[in-house]
Amino acid sequence: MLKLFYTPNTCALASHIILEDVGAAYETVRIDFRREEQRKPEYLAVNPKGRVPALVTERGVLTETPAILVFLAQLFPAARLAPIDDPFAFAEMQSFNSYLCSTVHVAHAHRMRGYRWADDPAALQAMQRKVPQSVGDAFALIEQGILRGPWVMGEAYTICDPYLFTLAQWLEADGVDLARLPRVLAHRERMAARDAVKRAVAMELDPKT
Ligand SMILES: N[C@@H](CCC(=O)N[C@@H](CS)C(=O)NCC(=O)O)C(=O)O
Repeated sequence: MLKLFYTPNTCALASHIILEDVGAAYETVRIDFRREEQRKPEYLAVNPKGRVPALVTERGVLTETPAILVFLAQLFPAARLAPIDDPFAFAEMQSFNSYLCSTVHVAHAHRMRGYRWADDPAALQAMQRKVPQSVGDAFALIEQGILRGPWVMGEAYTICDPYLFTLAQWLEADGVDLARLPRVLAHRERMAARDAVKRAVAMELDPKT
């Protein structure tokens, strides 16, 4: 059975939502950041990167959200969450998820995880100050062009949508000016109304899961 290692309020939510979307049989393991469980040997044996998500499959462990999302879309083709047979549309979808992973998420990480890139307290503060602008500019690009509506790729709901929804959870804490992003906020609301999203969010809020 698939097993998702996750922490609430992290990028792991995107994978969690897709597991619900496809109706997979899966179990979850919660990693507690307050207890630094992501750096404990037990978890490093699962994911040496010390990050969530990690998805244990019968063929091994997958990490990196875009890879997990695409794996699930291909494992459950009946859910039609990716244009598997259309090379260009598939690449467009991957382009969006790569942007979220390598640019948007990394810009966000400069607020809480600046120590990955610098030790100097002044440098850390400078990184934090930049976050409202760097994250805001990345989302503005999504707002003004990439997000087609009603879903990221247009009429078809795909694995891009839970991923965008997940990163959009952090906008307020990142200090982004929400007035710049009406379409992103409408997408966030549209996502929040979906049953699969409600189930994944409720599970993550429930400390017993
Ligand atoms: N590129 C990875 C990023 C994973 C990542 O950075 N996850 C964060 C949570 S959003 C994490 O585990 N942080 C723990 C830490 O840095 O100690 C992905 O997209 O899955």
